[in-house]
Amino acid sequence: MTDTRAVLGVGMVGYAFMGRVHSQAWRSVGAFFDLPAKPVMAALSGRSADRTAAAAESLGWAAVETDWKRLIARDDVQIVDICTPGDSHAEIAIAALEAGKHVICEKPLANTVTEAEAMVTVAERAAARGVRSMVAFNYRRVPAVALARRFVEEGRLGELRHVRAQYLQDWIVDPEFPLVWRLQKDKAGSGALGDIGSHIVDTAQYVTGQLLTGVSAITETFVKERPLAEESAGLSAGGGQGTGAVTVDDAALFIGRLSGGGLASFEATRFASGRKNAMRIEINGSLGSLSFDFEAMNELWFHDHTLPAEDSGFRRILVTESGHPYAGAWWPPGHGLGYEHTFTHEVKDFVEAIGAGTDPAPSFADGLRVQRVLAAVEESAANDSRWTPVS
Ligand code: SOE
Repeated sequence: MTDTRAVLGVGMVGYAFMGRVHSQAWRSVGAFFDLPAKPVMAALSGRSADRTAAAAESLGWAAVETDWKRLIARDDVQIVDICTPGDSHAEIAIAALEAGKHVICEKPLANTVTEAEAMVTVAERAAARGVRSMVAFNYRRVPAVALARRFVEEGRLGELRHVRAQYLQDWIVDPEFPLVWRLQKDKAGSGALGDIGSHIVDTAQYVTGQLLTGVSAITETFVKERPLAEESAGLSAGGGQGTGAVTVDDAALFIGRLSGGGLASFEATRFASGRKNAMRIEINGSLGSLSFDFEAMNELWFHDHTLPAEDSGFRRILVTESGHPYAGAWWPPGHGLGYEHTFTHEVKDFVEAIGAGTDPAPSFADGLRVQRVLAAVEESAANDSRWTPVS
């Protein structure tokens, strides 16, 4: 049967971890979801011709560019997928939107509020011309997290009193781990705060439907010098290994107040030895509580506080039923999904929004809201943890 749907050519910039998982999403989305248009993996852009060609071959991209400006100019590219470090998000997204290309951009939206504001201005102008944009906070597309949002919207938690969010990793506990770009402020904007703290800020604001209005924070860099990473070792004097300064936070802890009056606490660290990707959130309300841990991502724990104490307590919901968000597209109940499925859900929603002529969420404006919280956290931490309003 001929496929008469419009084709949406995708051009992706970057092919490291995010590029690989976004490639998996573009490869799989058409096989599991009925889409209004047919996404095609048209071109991959990277700086090294050889390595980008090899990545395109293994990841399934039809063509290669070594300059993202040429990728954006291609007639067979209608969507630009930005999977680069944060220091290039604004430049690439603004150019792509102004060229009339839909844009999905990895998180955090940018490295500064100023950049994020510029991206929002251009995105809103582009939306008026039917050009769509989205920031890739993928954890919103974990079925259990989307179900948590549904429970809050249905009022099953009542008045929200507490949000307790953590994002715990341990990949740089070893002081010999090299100075990769995520540990350099000029590339990443910040450390654990922007890379994984941005996820729990967005998840908290998404699930509660509320915004953080002010924060008090503390940050720390535990290991201040690290061996230069391979790609930069050659640049050091004499080409030797050498070391470089870590210019970002290793851990950020902050408390905040929600626009609905509730209290929130956040912990983002790369030094939680033994925790690999523990993105966790617990919400306590007057009628009930929810608890989620990404390391058990198919489970949502719910406590119904309206039940008699003898009958109540947290019960586990296995979020794999066809009536659960996204789950029905995949396997029978109990078979479970993984990290990569959240990206497939993300691009599915993005393509559906493009087809429907609506603005996908999270929008660049949602990304800016997160950026403002990150900036307030950094300002508070730099000023004796003083209370700092989120502008
Ligand atoms: C950090 O190591 C990281 O790759 C983040 O950048 C991703 O956003 C997160 O999903 C997994 O951990």
